Amino acid sequence: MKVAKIHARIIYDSRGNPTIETDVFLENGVLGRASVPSGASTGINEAVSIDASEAVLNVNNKLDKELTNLELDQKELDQIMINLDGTENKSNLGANAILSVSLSFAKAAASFENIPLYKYIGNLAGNNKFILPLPLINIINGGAHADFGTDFQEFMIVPNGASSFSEGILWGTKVFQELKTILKTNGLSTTVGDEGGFVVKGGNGQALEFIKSAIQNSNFKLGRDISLALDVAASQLNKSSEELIETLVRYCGQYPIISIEDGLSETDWAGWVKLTEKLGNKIQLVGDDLLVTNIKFLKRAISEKAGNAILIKPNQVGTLTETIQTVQMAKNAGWKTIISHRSGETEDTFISHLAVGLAAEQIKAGSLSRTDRVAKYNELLRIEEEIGERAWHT
Ligand code: 2PG
Ligand code: MG
Repeated sequence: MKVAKIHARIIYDSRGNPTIETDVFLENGVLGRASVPSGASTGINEAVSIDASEAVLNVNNKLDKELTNLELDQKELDQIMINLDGTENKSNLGANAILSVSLSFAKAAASFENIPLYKYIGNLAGNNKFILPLPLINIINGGAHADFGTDFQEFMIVPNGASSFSEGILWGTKVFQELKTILKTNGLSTTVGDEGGFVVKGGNGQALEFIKSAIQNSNFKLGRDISLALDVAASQLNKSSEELIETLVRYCGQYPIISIEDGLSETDWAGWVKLTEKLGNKIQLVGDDLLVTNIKFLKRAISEKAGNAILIKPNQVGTLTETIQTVQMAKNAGWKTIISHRSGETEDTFISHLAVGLAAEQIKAGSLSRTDRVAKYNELLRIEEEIGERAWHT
């Protein structure tokens, strides 16, 4: 495939911040268009997103010149950009600039080959078993994603007893709406945070109790139909390792929690090993800030047994090729993978295709309100229609 033209522009994300959107045109006029999200609770080792206007200039003045009129596949394109950037963290051209080109090229290439994007991604990864992911639906937002509320960042429901993706989403909407009723009845605000979940005054235990009631009032069996998941985002908290481990072990005894993300801080490797010894045989322990979608940190975590699952955010590493490599390393080690949005999102549904194409088995795309969040689930409903309800994570 030959790239004929690359053009980037500023668009605005779900928080009203500027971000980059890029158009890649192939020789025959085929267009691929992608945009890049941004985080609020970013890990210290993430690839660096630069100012959006600078990123746009880098694409329009540098990458366009370097990449047009070359016969390229995805791997070659990504490698050229990595080399041109020349830094370990993509701070020169900007991870946002590089990723926007990488993802729009993928979309253009899929159109060129006349196949769905998830299939194109599957081909890159050598995967032809497409699976709809189990959604981790974030219905209470706190931490860096809200102005008040819980200090834990995300309280998620997981419809693991549903028989299909579409049924799981339907169940999720029922619990989300019931939760709203409960909050109202208790005289509490039903305002939502950055990821479309409610922001709840009170402690983390109170939030878990509200969700438990919402599940039970909607006539679902807690733990059998719908389980719970947390993103503590502990790098943002001022709590000791011991205190966090004690709290998490206690919550796991009280509630059917099946997954805990960033239960400890990104610098607390020793704590992660301890937490994994304590909970790792029954609970999914997900590294987000700790691993930043990067094989360098994942390799260490696998060998030290720090966690047993990884969150996958393409903009933490900066190219599609590297994102796929990270997923492959995780899978080879028997680790679970969860494809994830960022708290500042756009209407782009790339991650829905990424989850199916890589058979990642889980996705985290926020709540069941706000179009920037629901768009990802809606795209998965369309994919479900194509590949069938039975291609479900179980
Ligand atoms: C996280 C993400 C997404 P942010 O911590 O997992 O929910 O948040 O994009 O702000 O890093
Ligand atoms: Mg996180």
